[in-house]
Amino acid sequence: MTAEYQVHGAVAVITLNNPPVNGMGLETRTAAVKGIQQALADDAVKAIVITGAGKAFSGGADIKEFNTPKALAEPSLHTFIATAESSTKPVVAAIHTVCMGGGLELSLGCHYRVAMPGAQIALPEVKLGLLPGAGGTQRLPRVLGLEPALNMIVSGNPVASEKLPALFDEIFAADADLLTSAVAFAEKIADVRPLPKVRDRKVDYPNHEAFLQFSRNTVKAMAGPFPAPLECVETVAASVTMKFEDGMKFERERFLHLIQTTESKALRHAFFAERVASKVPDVPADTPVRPIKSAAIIGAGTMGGGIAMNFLNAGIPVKLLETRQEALDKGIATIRKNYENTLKKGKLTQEKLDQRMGLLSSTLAYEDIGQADIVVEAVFEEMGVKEAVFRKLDEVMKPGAILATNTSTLDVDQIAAFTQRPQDVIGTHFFSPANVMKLLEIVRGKATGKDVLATALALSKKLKKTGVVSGVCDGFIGNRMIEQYSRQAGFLLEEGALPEQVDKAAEKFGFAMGPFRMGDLAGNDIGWAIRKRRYVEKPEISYSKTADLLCEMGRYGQKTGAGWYDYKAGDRKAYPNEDVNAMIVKHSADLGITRRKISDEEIVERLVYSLVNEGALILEEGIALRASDIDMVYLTGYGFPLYRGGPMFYADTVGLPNVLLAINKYAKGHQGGAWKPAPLLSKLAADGKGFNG
Ligand code: T1G
Repeated sequence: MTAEYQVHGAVAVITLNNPPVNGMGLETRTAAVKGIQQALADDAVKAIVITGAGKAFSGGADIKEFNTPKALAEPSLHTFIATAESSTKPVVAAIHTVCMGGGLELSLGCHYRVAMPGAQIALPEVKLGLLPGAGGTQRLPRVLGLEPALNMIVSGNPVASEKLPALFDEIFAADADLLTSAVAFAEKIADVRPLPKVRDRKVDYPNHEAFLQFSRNTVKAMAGPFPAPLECVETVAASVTMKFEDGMKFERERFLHLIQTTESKALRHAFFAERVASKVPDVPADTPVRPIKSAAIIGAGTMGGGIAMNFLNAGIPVKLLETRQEALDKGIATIRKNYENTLKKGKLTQEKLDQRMGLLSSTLAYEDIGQADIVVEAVFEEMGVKEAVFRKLDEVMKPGAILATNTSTLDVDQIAAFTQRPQDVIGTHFFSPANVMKLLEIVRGKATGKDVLATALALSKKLKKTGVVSGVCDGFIGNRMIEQYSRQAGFLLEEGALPEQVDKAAEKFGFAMGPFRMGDLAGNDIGWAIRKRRYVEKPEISYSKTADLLCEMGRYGQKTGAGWYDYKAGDRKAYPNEDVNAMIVKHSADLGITRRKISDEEIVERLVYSLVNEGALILEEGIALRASDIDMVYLTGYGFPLYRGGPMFYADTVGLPNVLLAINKYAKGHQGGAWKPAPLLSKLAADGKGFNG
């Protein structure tokens, strides 16, 4: 949590040391400023080098400090940078691996910058709903020029150091030793005066107003609900239109505005939520994982094929098993077609396509897959079928192979019990389309081994998925919550809304797709099958019959060309259908309900708070480890708007007492039995707390 100080000959070296990425927290800033002051006071020191220990120069300001007093406590990041820039002895930033955000801004305040090739250079603040708030918007344009700087700041994407020669006074050879080379460089320039300061440069861009106006229009179009991208444009513009100090003031003012926005808090919440999701309290981070060098997939249907692609994309060979040759052929052809579509879009090279397809083999015989390190079954969602598969897998798979089920609702403990090795069984619930959706629900059975869970978490990273651990319950985290959301959607139809109004309200809130368009996409018959099971297993749970009536009309959704809406070939647009709306209105009459006008606000509250309330129960029962895991499930698997941070985060921003008030109101309405407040929600509301602490 500090910075180390050493003197090499006539050069003082200050090494930032705040693992894991040298986030510049208060302790680190304090130690580094002390180091500069120590170097200035030492006559034997002619120059100063600042570098970073471990795997980064610096990943930027310490995001964990934001919205706490430490973030602005002196020496602030501004003070640290000003101390370097105003130093009477040259300060050299020696950069390697990662130099981002405040780390890059620190280097821009130094008189010189030297780097190893391959270092990731970025001002990624926009991805956190912020802008570079320590001079980056004013200094980077002065070094790179207006356009390249604006592109880096608005995109937030990293650029390799060797691609930014204008930023560095020297880029060393890949086999050079950074410290030795940086000290030698510092000795070389130790007596050069005046000290070069980025702030003294001018941004030269003829007709900059036209370029900036074009940038404003472009960014406004793509930023959606996020305010930060446009603020980035306006503050970078100040590097041309204002004097340096005025530009810095303007940047500060806009930064302090953004850091208070809900959008930024939501993005920062999601940043940490994604990372903390892979932490399981009773599974130490150093738990040994089993090597996954090959995979077998049972079932070459939509899910099986998509799952197979994830492994192929990660360079893991896959053996695809089916019961019939034509199913196998169809599955393989679909995988190839998917890759060819990606190739046509220019997002895949022919070489990569061939390499991936080269890793794919297939078989009709279970005996052929016994040596795979992991097998994922993606067969029909029926316990009898799962039982047959797992009994067979138990026979043929080598000891230590991981047996994973892609079930979306069935009991993983029951499936594990079909084998003699329940400790090797785990749920890996992929979301359709499995090769696209980032979410992977990792379902931990009672008997699942800790190393198996650790392996699945590591594998999710390798497959570029967001792995979220769930306990065993009906629907795990995502589907269990979406069930309550769907119930409310159905009840709203009975009370007076129509599909189009509900979907529009949900999409205005920010959902990628409202419940009825989502049903038409996923297939209304899937929900129908689940409800039929529920009517038997849990008769006490009521549902609107409208979705069943719709299926009885044969309207399963896009796959039948008609569902809640009509669809035209080649047109993704959903067209309201009179017969469906008539069925809904008639159904209200059959129930003796006088339809009423329902506000969009009520629609959104009932859809979102039904998720929140069920999420609170899931938390209470320990099915989810933390509220932010539930948020990750909804942000990466269910199209919940990122700028609202996920259902639990959103409830915190609304205030849990307000959520509880609304729930108690709906509990008095039609089908009010669905609104039993979760005890955890009531308790947190009473204690004035939130789900996310
Ligand atoms: N502050 C605090 N913690 C950070 C951090 C940061 N800036 N960056 C990463 N971490 C933690 C992360 O939570 C995780 O913690 C661990 O480090 C490893 O991260 C004023 C306002 C640097 C490319 O936005 O992009 O400067 O889980 O798993 O894959 O203008 O982390 O181990 O407990 O991602 O090797 C701007 C964000 C800050 C960079 C490394 N900087 N970080 O990737 O490891 S705002 C950023 C990243 C700022 C100034 C503004 C990546 C990385 P844990 P990781 P990685």
